[in-house]
Amino acid sequence: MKTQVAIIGAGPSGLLLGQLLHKQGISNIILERKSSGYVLGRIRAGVLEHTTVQGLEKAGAAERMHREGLVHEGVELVFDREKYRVDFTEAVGKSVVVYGQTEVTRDLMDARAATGGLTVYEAEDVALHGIDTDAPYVTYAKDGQTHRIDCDFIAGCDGFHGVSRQSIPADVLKTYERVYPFGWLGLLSDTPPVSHELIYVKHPDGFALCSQRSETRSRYYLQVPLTDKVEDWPDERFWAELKNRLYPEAAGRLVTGPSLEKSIAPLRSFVSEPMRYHKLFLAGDAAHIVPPTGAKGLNLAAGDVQCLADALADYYHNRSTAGIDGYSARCLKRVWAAERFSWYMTKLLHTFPDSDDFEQKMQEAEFNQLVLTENGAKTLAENYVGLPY
Ligand code: FAS
Ligand code: PHB
Repeated sequence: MKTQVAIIGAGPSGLLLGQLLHKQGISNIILERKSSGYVLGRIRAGVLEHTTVQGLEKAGAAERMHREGLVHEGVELVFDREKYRVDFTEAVGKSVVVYGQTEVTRDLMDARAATGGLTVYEAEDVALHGIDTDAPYVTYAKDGQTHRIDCDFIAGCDGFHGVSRQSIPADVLKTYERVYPFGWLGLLSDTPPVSHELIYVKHPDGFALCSQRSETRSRYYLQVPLTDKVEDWPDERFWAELKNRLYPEAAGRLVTGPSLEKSIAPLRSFVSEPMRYHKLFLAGDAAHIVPPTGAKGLNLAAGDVQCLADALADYYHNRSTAGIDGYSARCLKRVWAAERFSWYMTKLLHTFPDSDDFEQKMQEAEFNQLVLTENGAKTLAENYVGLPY
């Protein structure tokens, strides 16, 4: 087989890139190691920045999101029971859309199916070849046979544990990492959300987040030690601890119910540079990871692939290499800004097991700086609704 761009991974990065390239008349094939059902079964992000909304519009996959997504014009922060609302619209004139990553993925899958774009699911042993030559190609195994796809470029959209980043020589890559000493226990339930907006809570017993997927489906998170397992957290324990960390009015409003999904995600900050090596481009979690406290992971991925699609269109339509040559530097500028914001929100709102009295006072002072100064709230709002890519 031959295509212009071989895309590894059919998560949001790969699917959005496939659609944007299709819209530009650039042929592409996506290779995904899992089944489509498995990909849809992963419960992840929930907040879309305006640049992500624009990306879905360009991809022709925004219709249901506009119909069912919830526009949020602010968010509530609670710091040791002191409440404060950050008004995005008042501060920066923008908002966010609450719409689950699962639904984004489903809409992108449907849009790709409508274009007849080829996605090979359950493609095993994907390997990248000749990425530093003018004739790169990808091989994979399926139905007991090895297949080859010759291409001009390869887009590594295969997430943190994918094969693409590992295909770049170790002496070329520079990586940066911070692993946090706790995880997020997430619960999905068909219960009405506790509030019409998200609530981020810093409590002496740990962080909590009240989010949602619709007016009848809620998503909640609790900071838990890395040693905890999902089986340590029966639903009753989860609800009791969430009530403990919420302020009384919210705890009183909380509607509990059976969990549809429960999982623990580790938190890390990670960046690998550069995001391009000859004919291979990395996008999304394949290149960077943020702690979900800033709701940036999915949105960074959407920014990367919009930048990559523009660069490849410039190459194919104008024979210019300016876009692809500038891809890595352009993405990393926004990636590091989002890494900073996500690290800042994580340090501000979590209880660190080894923090001393002084560090706790610094957290308190940081929160007061944020909520008691006009610039503080504006800076949070600017970062939360999304920086331009
Ligand atoms: P993804 O990891 O989503 O997709 C990569 C795809 O590549 C997968 O389908 C994988 O199966 C496939 N793949 C991997 N190796 C392959 C190979 N060798 N061959 C072929 N295919 C291969 N972000 C937020 O903003 N908010 C959140 O609350 C949030 N929660 C998260 C919870 C968890 C447990 C995780 C892991 C991430 C979370 N994220 C969150 C971040 C998440 O939303 C990512 O940013 C987003 O999925 C990035 O999309 P992709 O770059 O497409 O990577
Ligand atoms: C979610 O709804 O899953 C979500 C929302 C905001 C975050 C993280 C996760 O910061």
